[in-house]
Amino acid sequence: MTRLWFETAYLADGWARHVTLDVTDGRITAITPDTDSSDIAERHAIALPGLPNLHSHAFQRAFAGNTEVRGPSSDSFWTWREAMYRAVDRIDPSDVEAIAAQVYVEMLEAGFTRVGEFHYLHHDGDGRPYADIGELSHAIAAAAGETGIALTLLPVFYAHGGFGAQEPTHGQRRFINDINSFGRLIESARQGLESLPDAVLGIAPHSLRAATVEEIAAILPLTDGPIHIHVAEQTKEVDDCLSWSGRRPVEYLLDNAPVDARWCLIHATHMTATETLAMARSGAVAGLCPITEANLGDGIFPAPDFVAAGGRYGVGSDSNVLINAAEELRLLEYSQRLAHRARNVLAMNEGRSTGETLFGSALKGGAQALQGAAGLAVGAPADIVSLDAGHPSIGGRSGAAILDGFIFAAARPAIDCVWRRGEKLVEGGHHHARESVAARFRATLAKISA
Ligand code: NGQ
Ligand code: ZN
Repeated sequence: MTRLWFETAYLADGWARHVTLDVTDGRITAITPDTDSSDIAERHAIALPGLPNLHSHAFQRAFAGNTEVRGPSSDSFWTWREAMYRAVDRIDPSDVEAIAAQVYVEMLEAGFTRVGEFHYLHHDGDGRPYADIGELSHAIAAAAGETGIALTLLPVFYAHGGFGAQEPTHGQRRFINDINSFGRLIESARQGLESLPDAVLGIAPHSLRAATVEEIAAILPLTDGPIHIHVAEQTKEVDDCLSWSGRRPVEYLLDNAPVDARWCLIHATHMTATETLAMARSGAVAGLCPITEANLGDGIFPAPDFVAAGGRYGVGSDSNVLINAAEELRLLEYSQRLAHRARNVLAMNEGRSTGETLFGSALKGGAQALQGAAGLAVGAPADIVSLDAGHPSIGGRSGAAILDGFIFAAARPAIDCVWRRGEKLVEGGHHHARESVAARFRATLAKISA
């Protein structure tokens, strides 16, 4: 058994002081507030639960910051997507593992302890399946195992290039499966996760552009894990869906698929008031990715109406252009402030802290969307983040004000240690494998850009 002591801790049922946490086989087995620390070696100031990161495309970290130069015509999500397709051309399985390991080290250092990997790079550079069709899923699992992050793997079903089962383009050749090959992929992915602690297998029809509702119905029985899908991220997607079906993407999805609490709708940026209400009532989580949505020029999620209707949300780092949990939450709130010319929008009720509301909501929504327990509670994995009490925006605060300082006022990183299953992976803000993982990542970038 390992024993940790914290001056203050944000537990599943609220803030407590002088907390002893007992950890056995990676799980929290006892939580005792108001304890004496004198015979406990591991003493820290502030404990938060690790946050789930509900949406990542790890490979996109390989070109983070490389699509910020203006092109010949006006740049958009769609020109970015072409650049992304070119960037995947030369990535092989060992590169996927090296890039994902870098991403997962950065996530752990940022306070994310579980990742939902929306994994759609499946085949070789010619679009042919590897000898084991799940080879690249195994590379993702290996990177999670090496770095210690908990993984909810979401193998992506991707069959078409646009609404109405359009032919996929050349740039999409590494993503494509039919229902049969996807069944084999899921089986291989399942085997690849067997030895990974706390791993969860879900499924992800990429979008209504890439999967028909008939195909979605056919693949759903392949797992009982979470179901994720991109929807209504760009206005062009809404326009194309309208001209193809007469309905908007979220409307179409809710009418034609069994969307419930097992689902996570990624982005769902462009919704009418009716769609927003219907999505909130479905119980599905909104997978919001504020940094990427800003980077790609997507638009602003109708968060106040959605949350007022009981909607749940979590956050994801999506394109991994920048990996920072606090900044995802900050930008989620700031985009609302800019849109509504108001303050403390997502706190929703008088007297509530915005930071604590954002953090608590993303914790719950992320746990639901990834089917991985989160929060400091008996029985949950000991996935814990400690903050640096010497940080000028953290020290001297208590309770919710700690989260307001962490999210809104801390420029330099405020995270000290991160434990996964009770094992200390990050200390003094550094993951124990940071240097070796970064060296391999740099070598990979040099190779694929040569
Ligand atoms: C993706 N990414 O699958 O990586 C998408 C772009 C698409 C984001 N939407 C591709 N952020 O949606 O077709
Ligand atoms: Zn995405």
